[in-house]
Amino acid sequence: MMKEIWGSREGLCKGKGGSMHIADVDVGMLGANGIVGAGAPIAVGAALAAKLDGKGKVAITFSGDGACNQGTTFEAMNMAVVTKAPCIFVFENNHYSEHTGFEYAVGTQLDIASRAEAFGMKVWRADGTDFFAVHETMRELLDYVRAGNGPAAVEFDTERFFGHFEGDPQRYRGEGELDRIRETRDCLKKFRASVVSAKVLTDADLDTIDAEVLDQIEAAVVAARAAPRPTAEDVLADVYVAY
Ligand SMILES: Cc1ncc(C[n+]2csc(CCOP(=O)(O)OP(=O)(O)O)c2C)c(N)n1
Ligand SMILES: [Mg+2]
Repeated sequence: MMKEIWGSREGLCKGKGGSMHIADVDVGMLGANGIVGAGAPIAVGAALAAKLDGKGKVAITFSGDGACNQGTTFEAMNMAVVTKAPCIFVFENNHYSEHTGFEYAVGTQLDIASRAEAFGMKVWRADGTDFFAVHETMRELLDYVRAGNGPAAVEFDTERFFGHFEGDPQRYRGEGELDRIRETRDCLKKFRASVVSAKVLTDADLDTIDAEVLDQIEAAVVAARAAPRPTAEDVLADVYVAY
């Protein structure tokens, strides 16, 4: 599945340590980057290449409620519609861009999907904290775009629990907001409740998976701590492409 999809990412888990700088071209992940709003143009380029290739590939770009306001994102949406590029614009509305609430930054309409709609795209809206809603919605979008309908967009309403940076006191949040969303909008809690009640998995199954994942993280931390310190020569590693 991953090999069929090209994607770009505005940022993963930025609240915990910063991961705006990862890429893995082998799995079709063209790179998150430190420039908010740069993902959408990259994905449209990949989508146009995919269209020329004619192998049915689709590009997906993930932008936040902050990135959706960048001119680059608007231009990319326009370009995708004009060229009928097989591109999916995923807008992750987690209600905050650094310390700015989307109530301020997205304007009075408070709806990111309708902007994509205004460019002429079919749009979807779904609960980004519901695993099954996200899965089902993405399947519909992929079917739609793969059928040659041009680009499409989706706004997932979601949350972030952590601040923008390690130690961010999150004073910009409302009274009790964090406790409330941790209780009612935690995608992992919701997933657990839904699969356990449907008897697809047991609490014990999920606890085992959690323990395995924690072990993997622990092993990665131990390996990273034991790794040799970078040298002065490493400063230029992976900075320039060698042709
Ligand atoms: C062009 C540009 N402007 C500003 C920044 C600083 N910056 C880094 S993350 C961020 C907020 C992005 O918010 P959002 O798109 O909502 O993503 P989230 O952090 O919620 O995932 C900003 C302004 C940047 N990296 N690039
Ligand atoms: Mg955000």
